Amino acid sequence: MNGFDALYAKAQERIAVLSSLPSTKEESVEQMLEKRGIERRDFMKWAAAITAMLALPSQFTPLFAQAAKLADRLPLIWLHMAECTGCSESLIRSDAPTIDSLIFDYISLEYHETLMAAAGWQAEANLENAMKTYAGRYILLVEGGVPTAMNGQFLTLGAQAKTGLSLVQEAASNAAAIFSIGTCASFGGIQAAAPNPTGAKGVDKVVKQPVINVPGCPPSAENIVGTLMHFLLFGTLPALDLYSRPKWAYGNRIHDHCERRGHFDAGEFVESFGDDGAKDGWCLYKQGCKGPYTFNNCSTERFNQHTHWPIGAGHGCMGCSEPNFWDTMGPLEKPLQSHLIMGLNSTVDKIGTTLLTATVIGIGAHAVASLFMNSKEEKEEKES
Ligand code: FSX
Ligand code: SF4
Ligand code: F3S
Repeated sequence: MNGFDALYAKAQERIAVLSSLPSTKEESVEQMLEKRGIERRDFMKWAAAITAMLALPSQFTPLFAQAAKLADRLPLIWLHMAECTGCSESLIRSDAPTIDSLIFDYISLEYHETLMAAAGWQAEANLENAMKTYAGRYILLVEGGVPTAMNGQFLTLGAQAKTGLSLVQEAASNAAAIFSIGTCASFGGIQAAAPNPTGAKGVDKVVKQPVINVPGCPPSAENIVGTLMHFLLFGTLPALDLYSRPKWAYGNRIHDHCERRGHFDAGEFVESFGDDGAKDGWCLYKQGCKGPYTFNNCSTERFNQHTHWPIGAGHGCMGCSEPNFWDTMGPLEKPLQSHLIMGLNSTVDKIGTTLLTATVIGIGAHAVASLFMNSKEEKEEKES
């Protein structure tokens, strides 16, 4: 059996298992989408887009459609730690509900502090009930960094004043899979920035179980839903990079597929926000864009129903899906003065003169040279 056949068989088996579980919804996905004016054709297009995004052959499209129809068999518990709730907002905010957000609704969401109707003791009872009823079967999604200083006392929840730290550890112990949603849950995020008074950490630093990181401040709805869909269909973890990020989403640099890359290669840089280069969509490297050091798929998937993203809006990438970006990628609107590239701690000026380093970060020689000219005029003079 080749790799394709084995994966296909695994997905079919998984669908059979999910189908044998009782439904938790009164209506089917088709009925739910139809009520909201979404046609079957759009649903199939969505399944095709998920398949392509996960870098799988198109034969998997009908399987993803089937899996989405069984999404209510996947119990999900979403915990909030120290964060801004932007990750939830990224998923649910849009002028009209997207198929992504509708499928997320359709999943058996057992506990989510910002979305559920229950409050107070009833909410706590729901959580305890879900952890007991679905032990070993639920997916745990955590949003936010976990404060660990003073034994976790910087974050306490509910009438029992449990610490966030103990709650995450308790919920992780019986989860089928754990996803850290956002940079805070993945790496600590802004509350872990120096001097990190609360001792905030990523979830994988406080639990023993394996964790998939879906970073970004916030991550796109596509990266959240794609990670869930992958688990729904295969029941296993996707291929991960060194920081436990799914490779299908975080395998390439922002810089590799950036729409301004042609200007970078041509040495055409925005010299100050609002100048002619900015109006013409030139490269934002000199305005502090960290796209060359950042692994994420924003340049191809974008946000807000694939319409826009930070660089498209005219600001450089801040490196928000990288560990400790608040400490390592600043100042946000200036190029890095020093960056560790393959063990070489190079200053920007050295990058301009070191072919090796330039090759490592993929900067063309003429683009590098142009980085060190002070103005467009100077550049034109040199070219002439
Ligand atoms: Fe962190 Fe999520 Fe940034 Fe906010 O809550 S990743 S601060 S966008 O939203 O955790
Ligand atoms: Fe795009 Fe930034 Fe790379 Fe320029 S430096 S091409 S703006 S990612
Ligand atoms: Fe973040 Fe950069 Fe994407 S700032 S949202 S990784 S473009």
